[in-house]
Amino acid sequence: MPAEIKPALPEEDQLFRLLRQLDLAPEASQRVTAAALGISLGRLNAQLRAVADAGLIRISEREGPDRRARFAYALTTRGATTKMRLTDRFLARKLAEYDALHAELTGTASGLVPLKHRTELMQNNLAPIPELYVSYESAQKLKVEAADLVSHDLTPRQICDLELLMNGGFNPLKGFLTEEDYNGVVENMRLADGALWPIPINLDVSEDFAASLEIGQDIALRDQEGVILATMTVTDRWVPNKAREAEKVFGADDDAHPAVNYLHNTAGKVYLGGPVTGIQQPVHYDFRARRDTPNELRAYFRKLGWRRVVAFQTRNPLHRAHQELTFRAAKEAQANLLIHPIVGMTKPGDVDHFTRVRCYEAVLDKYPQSTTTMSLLNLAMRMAGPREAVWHGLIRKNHGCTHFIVGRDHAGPGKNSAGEDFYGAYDAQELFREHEAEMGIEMVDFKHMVWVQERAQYEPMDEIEDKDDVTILNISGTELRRRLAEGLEIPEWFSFPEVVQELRKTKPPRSKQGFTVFFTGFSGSGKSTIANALMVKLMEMGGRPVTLLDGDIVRKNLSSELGFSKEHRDLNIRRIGYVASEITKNGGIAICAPIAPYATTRRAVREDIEQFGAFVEVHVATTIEECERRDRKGLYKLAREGKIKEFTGISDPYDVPQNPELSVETENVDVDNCAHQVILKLESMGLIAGS
Ligand code: PPS
Repeated sequence: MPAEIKPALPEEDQLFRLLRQLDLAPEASQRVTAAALGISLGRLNAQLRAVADAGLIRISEREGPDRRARFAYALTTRGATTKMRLTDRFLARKLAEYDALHAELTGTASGLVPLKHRTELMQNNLAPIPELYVSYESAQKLKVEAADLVSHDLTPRQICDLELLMNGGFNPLKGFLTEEDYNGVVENMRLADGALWPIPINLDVSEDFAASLEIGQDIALRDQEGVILATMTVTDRWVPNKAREAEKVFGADDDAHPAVNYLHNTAGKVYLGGPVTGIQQPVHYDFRARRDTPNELRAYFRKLGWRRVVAFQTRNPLHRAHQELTFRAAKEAQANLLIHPIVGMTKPGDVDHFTRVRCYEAVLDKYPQSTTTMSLLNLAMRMAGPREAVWHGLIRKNHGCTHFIVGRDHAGPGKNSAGEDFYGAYDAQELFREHEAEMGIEMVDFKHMVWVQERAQYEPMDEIEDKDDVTILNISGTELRRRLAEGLEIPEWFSFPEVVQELRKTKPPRSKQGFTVFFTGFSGSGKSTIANALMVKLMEMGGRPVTLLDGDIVRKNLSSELGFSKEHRDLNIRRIGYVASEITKNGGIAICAPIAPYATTRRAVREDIEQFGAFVEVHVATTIEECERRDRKGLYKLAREGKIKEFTGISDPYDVPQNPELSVETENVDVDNCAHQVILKLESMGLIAGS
């Protein structure tokens, strides 16, 4: 690792010269090598040891009387890549010097780097990358033939994955992973052929669908409207060990991780693998001009002569600090800048991509003209921290970039169920650095930029020497969300007025947003009664429309055909969640009052709703004994007699909410008081303005 060899080789140039010399004359004696480099034998020896320890060269012994000629040196793959990278830097520096001289002498910059001076790394964004699409004519034919094949309807995540498989964004993958590739990726981030690939890309399906297929069969892959995007030959079918996948890929089998939650509760039980034949790209109607395939971006860079391009990955709006850091990254890497935001799937609760893209467009004007461009990436993120950073790097390399910015806690998923971070803040940078040479894309590490009030400028935190004498300001993501939610001021030093305006449009203060109050508890616990009282109180306050989705009412209207099996209860709750999310999205208040006995389903509903507004879970904590004692509808009696099957609390489970926003006791407390407790909670969350 470069860090290890620093003491012996303080200068990059020296390392470059040594590697080049060993590459040019691997058989030469140490004496000759030292002479060529103009250094003493002792110094050369120290350097050789350091470089060998860093895994950049291999030393082998050979026969001969001369002690100094007894060893031969060969660059390892890592050494060769490092040399290439340093050659690039060296050349770029020389060319910049030449440019400056040229400009001084002639008053004009020299422009392009002559072709013969481009090294492989500089050219890695020039050649087209293989895609999985067939020609237009073949696609037309294949589309007709594929209509007769068994179809799989792709999930939103699978559509994102398929798009990047087909357009070369996931090169070298040629389809969904086979079992052997999957095992290699999970265990040690490598495909069966040894290529580096950190994230499993699987076609997960139901057990029934998997069982209906034969190995070797072709299937059609359709988008959600039924359009055939590709065909796949199923070569592999297996039941994965998801707990193992969670541990190895995401670092913990903990449902608090969004991808682990997805793995266990959304993804199908069986994986299918096999090569994909691309017929057409998924259709996007939004921001079409801003979406580019890897080859389109490569062609664009070629056209503009951008040989060094640093990519900035983001799933958040850009503020001034980001602009400053991307600027610095571009300068440091002597590269043009690609702002490459994710518009596929990000972390639940993120600002929607429509708003973000409008924000990015506003910021783009603030960069010097023709240094920077923006393109949208339809990637489904996994929030896998270190592995995700490596994955992001490989994807950006495929998109023609030579450098990639990796920040603190890159693609972090937040806290685990014990309230701790899933990954160390710099784990992502470390893993990236470990594989950087092999990946062929260089990391530019993210500087933590802060505003220095006295100098009225952003500076990297670790470079401020007079920390005690200046005022350092910063606004965290959480603080920004709070200010937006409460309609508070967002200072000009923090963001651009255009960005703040966009964010305010989509995120009005909480007291004007829609939200959902979700009561859960046993039958007869008092959910409906409290929900009704709450509804009336909210209607009395006015301002937003209120809808009550009571358990019984929903079962009469929305879910009249459903019973009380686990599947039916889940379907019932997901329907309630869907309607509540629509109400919340459109600025209304939804009050739901089903039993909702299962924690995973309640969590899924929470995720659906939190994209649009607050989800306030209220556990009506009346004990089963008290509910049975009350037995308002006489159902408990029937349940005890076995006349009603699968009755919650009697013959069917109820997962007590672990972290509800509020838990209300109803024994010896009147309804008005219970409803008032909810009102106070809503006030404290800023959802209704205090009286
Ligand atoms: S669930 O589990 O959330 O889908 O249930 P929900 O839609 O809230 O429906 C619960 C009401 O249906 C009546 N009922 C039963 N409840 C639980 N278990 C069984 N087997 C059952 N069969 C009928 C009961 O009256 C519930 O009404 P509430 O309002 O909760 O008392």
